[in-house]
Amino acid sequence: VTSRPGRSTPELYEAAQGGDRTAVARLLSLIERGGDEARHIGRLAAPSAGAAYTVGITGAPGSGKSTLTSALVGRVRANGADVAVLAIDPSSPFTGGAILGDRVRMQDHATDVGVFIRSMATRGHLGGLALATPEAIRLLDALGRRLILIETVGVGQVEVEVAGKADTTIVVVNPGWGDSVQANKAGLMEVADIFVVNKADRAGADETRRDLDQMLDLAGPAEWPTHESPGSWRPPIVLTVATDATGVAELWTAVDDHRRHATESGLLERRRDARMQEELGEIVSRRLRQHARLLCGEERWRELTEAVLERRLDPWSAAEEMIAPLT
Ligand SMILES: Nc1nc2c(ncn2[C@@H]2O[C@H](COP(=O)(O)OP(=O)(O)O)[C@@H](O)[C@H]2O)c(=O)[nH]1
Ligand SMILES: [Mg+2]
Repeated sequence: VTSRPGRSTPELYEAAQGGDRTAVARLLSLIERGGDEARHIGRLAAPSAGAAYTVGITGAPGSGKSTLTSALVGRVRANGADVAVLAIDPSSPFTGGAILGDRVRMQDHATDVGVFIRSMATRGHLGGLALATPEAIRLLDALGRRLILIETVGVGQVEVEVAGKADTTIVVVNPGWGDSVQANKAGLMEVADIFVVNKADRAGADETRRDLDQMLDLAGPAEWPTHESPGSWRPPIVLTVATDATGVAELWTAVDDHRRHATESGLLERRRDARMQEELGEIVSRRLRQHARLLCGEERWRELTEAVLERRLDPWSAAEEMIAPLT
């Protein structure tokens, strides 16, 4: 397939609707970059979006997320359904190799037209990640993908926030002393709808399961991610060996169960509403800031920022002047 870089956004979108995978990849690159083009794509996609179900897979680097995602893709394809995979990689120079690794692991599915796989690098702009991820999901959703798996690294506040925004979130830990404690510290406990102890072929898997179980007990229903409907969903703990797909059928059953629970209890709708509200708020404040900066003038904006940094001016007064032209 040859790419035609000259195509306009609407042309790309139309081609993508017709199944042109190069066009989809191109649109996702534009979303990654942000700005006017990304907004344009968002406007094109929004009316047709809303039917996709999203499953997040998160955990520490090396915990086996990509291997597990690949195994889940195999499971879903065995049932005959299409699936898209977004691997969100906050690509620092140190994780650059991870994308290559993911490609290798996903190679089983490389020639399957029922599978669309894309790595999204954010080049250190974590703020961009928060906006680009829902936009990328919306695009795939609008293009007819009914199931989207999202692999995100579960370290750092922004990543965990992004990770917790799927309809069902799977948190992956490994056997070993302290791994569940680490997950807890990272804030992953609060976003887990399902826990996976992957690499269960290694020693200590049962201990880790017990650790997690105890932590869930200690936290109690009020702190489970579905606390809006207390007691009705306790995150299950599934042991897997992703490299040979052991436990993956059981994991998929847990996803199905959670999906049913979320749909029937109204949790799914509440989560989606909350996400949409948050995204809208984020878009509005970004747009307002851009607009204010434009009206205030780049030079004055920088002067005011500097004055705050040097403590010659308090941030409230600076902000007041920055947004004055808007009001
Ligand atoms: N022994 C064992 N190794 C695994 C298992 N799952 C993944 N791995 C290996 O762990 C390494 C990291 O896996 P990867 O999927 O790239 O982790 P990610 O960084 O979380 O996406 C790879 O070498 C995998 O082959 C498992 O269940 N058992
Ligand atoms: Mg990975």
